[in-house]
Amino acid sequence: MNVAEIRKQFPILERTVKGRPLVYFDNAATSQKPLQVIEALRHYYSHYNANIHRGIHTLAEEATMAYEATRMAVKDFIGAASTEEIIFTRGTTEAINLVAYTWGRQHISKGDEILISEMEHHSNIVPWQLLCEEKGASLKVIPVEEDGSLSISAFRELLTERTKLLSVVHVSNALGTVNPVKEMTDAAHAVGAKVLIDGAQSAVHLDIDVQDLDADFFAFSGHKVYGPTGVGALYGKRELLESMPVFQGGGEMIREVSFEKTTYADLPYKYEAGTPNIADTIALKAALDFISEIGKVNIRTHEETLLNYATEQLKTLPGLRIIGEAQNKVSLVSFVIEGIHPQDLGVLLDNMGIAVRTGHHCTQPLMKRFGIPGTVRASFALYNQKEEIDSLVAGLQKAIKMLL
Ligand code: C6P
Repeated sequence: MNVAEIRKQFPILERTVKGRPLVYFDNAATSQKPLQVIEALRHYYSHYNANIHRGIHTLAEEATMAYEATRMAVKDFIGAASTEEIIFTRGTTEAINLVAYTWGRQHISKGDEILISEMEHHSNIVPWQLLCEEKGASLKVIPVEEDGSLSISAFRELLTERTKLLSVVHVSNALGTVNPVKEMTDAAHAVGAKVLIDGAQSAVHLDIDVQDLDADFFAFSGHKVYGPTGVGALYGKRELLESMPVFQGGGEMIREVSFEKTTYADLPYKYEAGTPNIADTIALKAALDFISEIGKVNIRTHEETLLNYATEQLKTLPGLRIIGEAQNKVSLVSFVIEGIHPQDLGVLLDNMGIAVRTGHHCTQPLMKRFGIPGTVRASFALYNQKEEIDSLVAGLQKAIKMLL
């Protein structure tokens, strides 16, 4: 993989911040976009902007075809059996809420349990909390070990015939931990529970095969896979999606409407009310094509090199503690430096042109578990280079001298 060539496809990487070359290490929040994604957006708006699934004119047909081509690309990207199992959403958050409001309202009742983990993003906590409050169900939480891995023994104890749903993150956004979701799915199915996998952080790094994982639901966001913001997808097994009640009501999701009774469209349109985010959905295909042209194996190999190098280099800094050192990790490092608030480090690094994320990363219960207010998180993508990690380490050395 030629990183120098790849970098040329990301125009934003040429800019400077505070007079210094940009070092972008906030990829877990959102990745930068390659030219082919930017070009797909420009091309759509300059050549065939039209509403989809309604018009018979040429522009509407072209837009509909491009939109549906993305559905096919998403199906292939995550190994789904059919495009009918791919629902476009605004992103992971909306995908999880969709399941909570439809499947959840239909299947969860008083006394039932929903099992999540201590490392969940707020998007995979709050929708279930709301559902539990409404239904009188309870939320159970799988604890996280000191190294940032999930306690699998606790998971097995918490899993009972009362468990109706396991909703678990594939890759932690705050720790980088890769969870053994296939094994967990098998165990959950054995007690009759359904499984939702939050793939917001895994889709860009790991090969995803929802059929092999046997996931009932899988959610991810376009903007973390080099695609645009405002679009993502929910995968659901066909028989589940068919039997679930509708989500939002409106145009597109109906078969026939009368004041007496409305019937609904077939999958996947049943869950896609209103005019969708056409442009960004179309451009998402360009992002998925970009990933498959380079190859996830190549991306992963490069990112692993960066992760190992960063871990090794950061550990040389005095007072630095890495939060999350599970054996199976993706390319992000979360850390704290004794005596310095993560926010202060973030501001100083920004002054050096280095973009990291600081804070609780929308995982407040996890931060509480580690007894910290937050971390500094450097997350790496395929266009990052070792020299940028050197800049981060040098920047931190400077910050330590200034702040301690
Ligand atoms: N994490 C981060 O900086 P949305 O916002 O819907 O695209 O994704 C939500 C979400 C759900 N699950 C996980 C594991 C996530 O990491 C995220 C988004 C970003 O870590 C923004 S808080």
